Amino acid sequence: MRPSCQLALAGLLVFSLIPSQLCQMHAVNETNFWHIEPLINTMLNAKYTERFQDANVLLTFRLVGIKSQRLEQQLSGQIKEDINSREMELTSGELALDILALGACENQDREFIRGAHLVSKLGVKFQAEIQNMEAHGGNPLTNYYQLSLALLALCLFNGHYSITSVTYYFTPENKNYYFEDQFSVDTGAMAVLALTCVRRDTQRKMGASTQRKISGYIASLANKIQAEGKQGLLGNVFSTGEAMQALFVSSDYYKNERNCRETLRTVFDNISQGVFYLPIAAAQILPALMGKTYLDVISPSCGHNPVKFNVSTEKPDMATPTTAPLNILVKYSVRINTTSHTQVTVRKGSVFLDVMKAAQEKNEALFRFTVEETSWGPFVTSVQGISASSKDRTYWKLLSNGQPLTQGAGSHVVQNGDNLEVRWSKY
Ligand code: CBY
Repeated sequence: MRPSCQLALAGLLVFSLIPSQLCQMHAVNETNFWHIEPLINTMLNAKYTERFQDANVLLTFRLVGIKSQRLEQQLSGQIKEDINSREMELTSGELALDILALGACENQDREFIRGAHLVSKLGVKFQAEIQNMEAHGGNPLTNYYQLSLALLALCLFNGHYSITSVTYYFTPENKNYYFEDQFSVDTGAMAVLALTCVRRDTQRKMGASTQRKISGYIASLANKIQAEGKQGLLGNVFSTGEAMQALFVSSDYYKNERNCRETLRTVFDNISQGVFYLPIAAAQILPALMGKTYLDVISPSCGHNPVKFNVSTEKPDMATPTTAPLNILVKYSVRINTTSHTQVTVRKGSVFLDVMKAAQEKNEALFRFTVEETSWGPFVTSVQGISASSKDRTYWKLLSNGQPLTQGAGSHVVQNGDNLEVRWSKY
């Protein structure tokens, strides 16, 4: 072989080895570590009195190899306690996240998973989701994000799932990937991760045609995720982390260095603006920035990290915002079939929820509402006594100036003159 040919071949070899890792390699290193420090501090300094923030944060800490014995012990203890006290009420996705977090990177919590038979219990919950779809027009008990989390955990931890059900229910055309005709990037991303695990599952003897089918689903979902790409984000800023993970394992998107750099720049920008101030938001974006995916929880390199973390345990100097005692005026309406309007005055810097409270005080009959705490903050469960129902796929959608919010009622800051609305909707 001529030397030039050898050179070309060597080049080709290097090229074919590296690209799939490209974005993962360009992700965070010692020099740009400061970009992600706020995320780590957010997670380290949160209070964790609410049980549901625990699992996502513990999973991320272990996966990316941040060592904080104090927090690990606290979170793992809280999760186990929660499982012991309300195992029956846990949804499929909650239990799946608990298993992923407890089982991430070989550690002694795996003994708890075995002892409490968590994986087979998750199998039962997954089956119940499928039975509900069979009985109720294709609607699961929860949603496809959770079903995908459940499938992912079952697949990674050798649980039982029916491959026939998977090929039947996870087709990219399934309506559960959509909320009112809008493809849910978060949901698609989690499904890609789960299906990729299923495709790689060597313990399972799968016919070539099934294998082909699943590969087709993965490719199609990855395309849908890419189609939602805009200005460096995939979907919105909160779905981008998990979407990156999905594309790392399923597509060439991040083999293109420009795509990689664009996403990182946009995400770093948002971090510096404090957009990921909720622990769960920080937990969901960080693994991808460190080049990790949830599929790595069982890999021997899980938790290994070339970057030396210099994790400070001190609380960061939070600049307390000087609350100027300025008032703003906003419009607020509740739309069912007809619309009820009002105008309220709230403090500058108020969030959507404050507006709802002010309206409720003005007119209890029209504007009363209830909320339920979730890891993403308060979720509006009812307005005027009309309750959202996952069974009927109904919910109260939040909008500002006609556009759906990308944050919950407790996070979205309103501006003077905004036209805010809660709208009875179907997804
Ligand atoms: N987690 C889940 O089950 C949630 C899955 C999720 C896809 C989630 C987004 C993604 C994630 N990464 O966690 C999801 N939302 C779902 C499934 C839903 C539906 C819940 C149905 C059900 N019964 O399970 C539903 C009703 C369609 C829904 N989300 C509604 C809303 C709106 C809430 C309004 C209200 N009534 O309070 C809202 C505010 C959209 C709107 N304009 O009305 C909304 N969701 C938002 C903005 C979000 C994002 C939160 C971002 C933030 N910073 O607050 C989200 C990350 C998330 C949570 N929803 Co939903 C999506 C995004 O913007 N990228 C598993 C469990 C174990 O934890």
